[in-house]
Amino acid sequence: MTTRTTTPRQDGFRMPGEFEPHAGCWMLWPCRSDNWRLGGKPAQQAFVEVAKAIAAFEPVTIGVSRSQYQNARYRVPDHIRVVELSSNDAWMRDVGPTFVTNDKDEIRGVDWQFNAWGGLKGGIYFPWDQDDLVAQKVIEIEKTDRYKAPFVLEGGAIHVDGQGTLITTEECLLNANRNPHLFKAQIEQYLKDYLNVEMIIWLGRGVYHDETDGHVDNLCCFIRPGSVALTWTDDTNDPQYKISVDAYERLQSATDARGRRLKVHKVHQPGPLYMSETESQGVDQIEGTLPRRSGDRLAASYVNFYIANGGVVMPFFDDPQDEVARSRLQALFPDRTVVGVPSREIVLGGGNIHCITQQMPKV
Ligand code: KQY
Repeated sequence: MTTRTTTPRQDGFRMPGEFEPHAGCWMLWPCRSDNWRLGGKPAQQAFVEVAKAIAAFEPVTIGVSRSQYQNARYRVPDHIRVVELSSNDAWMRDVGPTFVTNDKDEIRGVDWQFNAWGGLKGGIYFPWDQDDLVAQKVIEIEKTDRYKAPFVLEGGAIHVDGQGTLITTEECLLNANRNPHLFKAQIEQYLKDYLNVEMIIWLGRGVYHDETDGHVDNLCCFIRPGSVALTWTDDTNDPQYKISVDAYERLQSATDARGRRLKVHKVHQPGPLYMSETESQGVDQIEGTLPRRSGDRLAASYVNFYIANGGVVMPFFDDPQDEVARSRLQALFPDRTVVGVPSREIVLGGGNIHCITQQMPKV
């Protein structure tokens, strides 16, 4: 594996949109008992269901820490590849590489700095040393060259249209717990250099009570160039309401890198949903790890879906809005099959299907 000293932009590489063809999908295996209840067993089952749903559309690989290898290999169907790969938790979107491609059918991986969503200033757990090595290991296994980005970024903090436009949130990328030494203009320049984008659309805050400091992948995403889905509520008393209205207004007034106005599609949120006493009691309480408290509002959103080759795998919450949201997404993705997978066990850990997956583009 060669680590390049140039940037993807200098070398003519760009991050494709998630809706472009994939070679496959990478995931990790959940097992830490201070994040997942009951030693991670219900979450493991949910991750297996997500992997099976995605594997119906494209190859899936799951990275598993040494002590869980046999358990994972037993629980995961044979057609899904399982490889030993240490991590501190299971959020491949955030700790994995962001792949970039060029027009000569070449692919390389960008390895961001990772600090567990805020390091010692509000991060979710300590240490995160194994998470920080995941991107490099995936790049090595996939036999691509690597760019080592000189700043903190999680994959869930960005979405791109593959045509020069990126959306993100101020709450996350301008947070002092990510890159306190960088001004907004410097962060924009790094995004342009490492993802080869021209236009950055800044939204304000992410989903209410999202522990990532407002990752955009739980709030809003590209369906295709020129078209985005935004999590929504009509309940003016819900704290999410103002956040979604603000995002809607910013998106409506934005133009993308090609000068288009965006079409904004609202997708009504589930719930609101909260962590139960039983669920909270199932999680080990460890000093230094974000506590999981009974009554905590869950950052549940249908926008946290994964776009696969010919399919979309979306979260279901056993909520009356599930089928409404699925029909809505099916109408927005007429050429793909939209599949719902029960994901309450994943949102209890602080994220959802998009957060636990990372696509590798096809070249
Ligand atoms: O939003 C994401 N991409 C990840 C969520 C991580 C939650 C950590 N507990």
